[in-house]
Amino acid sequence: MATNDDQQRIRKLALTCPELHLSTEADVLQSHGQDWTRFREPAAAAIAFPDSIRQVQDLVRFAEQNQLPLVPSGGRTGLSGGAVAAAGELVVSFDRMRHVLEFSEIDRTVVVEPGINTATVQQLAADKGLYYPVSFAAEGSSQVGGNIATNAGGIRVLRYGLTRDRVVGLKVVTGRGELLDLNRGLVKNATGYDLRHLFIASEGTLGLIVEATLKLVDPPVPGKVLLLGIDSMDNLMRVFAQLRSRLELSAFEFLTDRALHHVMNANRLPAPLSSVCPLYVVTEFDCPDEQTESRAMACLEECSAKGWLVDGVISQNQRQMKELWRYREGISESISHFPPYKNDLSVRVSRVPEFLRRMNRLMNEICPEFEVVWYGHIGDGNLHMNILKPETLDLQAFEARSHEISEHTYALTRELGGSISAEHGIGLLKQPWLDRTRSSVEIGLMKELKKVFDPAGIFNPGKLLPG
Ligand code: S2G
Ligand code: ZN
Repeated sequence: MATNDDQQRIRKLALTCPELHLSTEADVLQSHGQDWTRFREPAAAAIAFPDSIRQVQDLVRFAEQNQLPLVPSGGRTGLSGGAVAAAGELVVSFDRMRHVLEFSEIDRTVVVEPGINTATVQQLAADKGLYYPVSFAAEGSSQVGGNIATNAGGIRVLRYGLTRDRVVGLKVVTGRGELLDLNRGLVKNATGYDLRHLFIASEGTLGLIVEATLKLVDPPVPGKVLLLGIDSMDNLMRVFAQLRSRLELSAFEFLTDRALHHVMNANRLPAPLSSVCPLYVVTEFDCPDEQTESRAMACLEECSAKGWLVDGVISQNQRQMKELWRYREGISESISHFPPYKNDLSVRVSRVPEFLRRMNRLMNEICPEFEVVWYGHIGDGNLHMNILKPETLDLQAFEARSHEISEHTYALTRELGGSISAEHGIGLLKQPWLDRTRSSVEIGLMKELKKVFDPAGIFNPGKLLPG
């Protein structure tokens, strides 16, 4: 709840920067004070809606002089509480800064404001005969500014990399209200530290992203989707290696039988295969001609003959491609009502089978009472672990129990040289465990960097970095 002091500063801000459209309406405070996480109650003092870089600079200068903590907020689809204002902060929403500023055919770049939807950028690229390959289930709601702040991944990382690989220019407002115009869309620029990469994945703790220049790529060739049923992680990795050596894969996603159960249940989908398997794969590959399709079928027959593959289906048209993707893309939404306690883990791809085998053994030992749903991006070594809250447990008790489990999860992740957050970021929810995946020296240096860019400590306090 905002204190009197917070409210006084908000009133002063409203007088100093009236064009910010400050809102303290209860429904706006509720909607814009949180993201997709449900483990913290939003408690923002107010929501600001700047619509220009200068307004953001004025707001930051005011915040620095008045010690007003700021929480940047984009599409509010975050999964680690990075955009949650739980302690009377001022939320800076970029909903009004959502325009396309420039498209360059020869540079193959588009300059956008941070509040533009990810899907809108995808559509703009398609309209120009190009492709913006950052793609995930929340793309219709997420904003590019937030995607950059968390270095969003999605299902096409296997071929196109992460959001970081799309950003060729970035304008950022620092904690002193200065405007940095970083790299300006240049392909080559060897002039010292590439500061844009510090702000990408900084989760709004070093500066506010107020403009981005994004690199577009060639449109994909016609593709096909396979949905495969497989009986072990070792075999799944063998199929991955085979398909990747013979085909141009653009995605290779996995899900367990429990994930399939929930997505079928929630969407009343028919079983995709006649066989019931412990593991499933949804993978997409370039298939410009019949020879390629024959090569894919031959590869699947070989995998089946070797006992690596139980069953499979290939899309025959665009509609079926979308239908097969639904079994993967619909999982997150299908379990969100529980709600799930999420861990977004990554290990090197070579360690995925051992990691999942040991995690399953660990879960059976320490929390057999919980249902754990797994899915994710095998090609990136990124596994999404979702512990579903049982009805018998209230949210606080469930979170506390999940934290106990996380201690074991992170110990194993660390043992295998992995990361406790592959693409969702650290935010508020994972902040207590940052030292499981980053050394004390690294964390110390990150804190020094925070002092350089945000000397008054106004940007997203309590997020990412421990106090
Ligand atoms: C995914 C989306 C959010 C979730 O589906 O790849 O990153 O449910 C996730 O973990
Ligand atoms: Zn993911």
